[in-house]
Amino acid sequence: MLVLLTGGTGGAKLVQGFNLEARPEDLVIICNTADDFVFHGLHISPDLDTITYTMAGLSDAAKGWGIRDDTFVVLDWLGRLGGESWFKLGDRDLATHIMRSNLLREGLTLSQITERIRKRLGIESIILPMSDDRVETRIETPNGEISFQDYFVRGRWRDEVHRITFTGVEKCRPAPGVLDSIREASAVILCPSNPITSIGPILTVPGIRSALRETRARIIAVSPIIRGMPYSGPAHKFMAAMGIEVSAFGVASAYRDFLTLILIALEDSELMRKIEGLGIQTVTTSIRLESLDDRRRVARELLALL
Ligand code: FO1
Repeated sequence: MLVLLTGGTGGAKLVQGFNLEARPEDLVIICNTADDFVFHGLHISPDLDTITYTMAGLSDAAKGWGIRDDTFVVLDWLGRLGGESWFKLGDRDLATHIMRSNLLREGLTLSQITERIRKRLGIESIILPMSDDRVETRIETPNGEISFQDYFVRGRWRDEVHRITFTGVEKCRPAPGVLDSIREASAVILCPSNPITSIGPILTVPGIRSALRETRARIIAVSPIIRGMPYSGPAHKFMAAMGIEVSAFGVASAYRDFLTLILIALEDSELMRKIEGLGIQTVTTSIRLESLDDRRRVARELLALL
């Protein structure tokens, strides 16, 4: 069994490669849920949905989120009526949020709902939220503390980042199946997601980090940083705010207590010795995941390393 830890659109690119290269019944995908928020009264789980749509072959490759060829009629009308429309919920995507919100009100857990949706969409791999309990990433900026989506989507990650906190994380429990799948995995892959706001919350859920330290699985990360910059998104701002070097070495250091191996960019080969000094094996390859071919190739390379 192969466990993938992911969040955001960077991680979803590698998940797409594994979806096409690995046996679906071998994959368990654990998703960040600290980006979840409420919009127009609906519970939105962007990272779970990005993975669900990716695994179902429905994802929008250009945007990296949402459903391919979706329309935005409802959102446009909400805007016309004076409602908020900065978070682009497509018409088809809205069905997911309406369904999820209703089932949560009926008392189902996020993992039960995720399971129901993935089965309806014909996905054979398991998709698990990191927790069924509410955890919320909060970003402290010079203008005050805001939610992750306010910072990322509404503010287009322009603000300076002073501090990042995960409200509710101390009291949350890992969702059913999360710890067991890490313990029983033959390998765990940390996708090239933002190490602070995508993988970070997953690692902060009580029990997950120690399960990673204790598992016999090989644990491999793919660096989201190439030559000191993330290949998408604001990971550099978050890493700097946390005092972590913005490099593949910084990523490896953040995972050093459990990581077996890290895949870094060919352009970063001069970091190999420094990373290996942490006791982490290092392999260089082309890790830009722009095309579907790249995503499949990197997944194949990882499967070969295992
Ligand atoms: N990201 C954006 O940059 N702009 C959006 O309007 C937006 C809408 C959206 C709707 C549904 C969904 O599942 C994801 C959406 N995302 C959007 C992506 C998402 O906010 C981020 O990729 C993650 O939260 C980052 O981890």
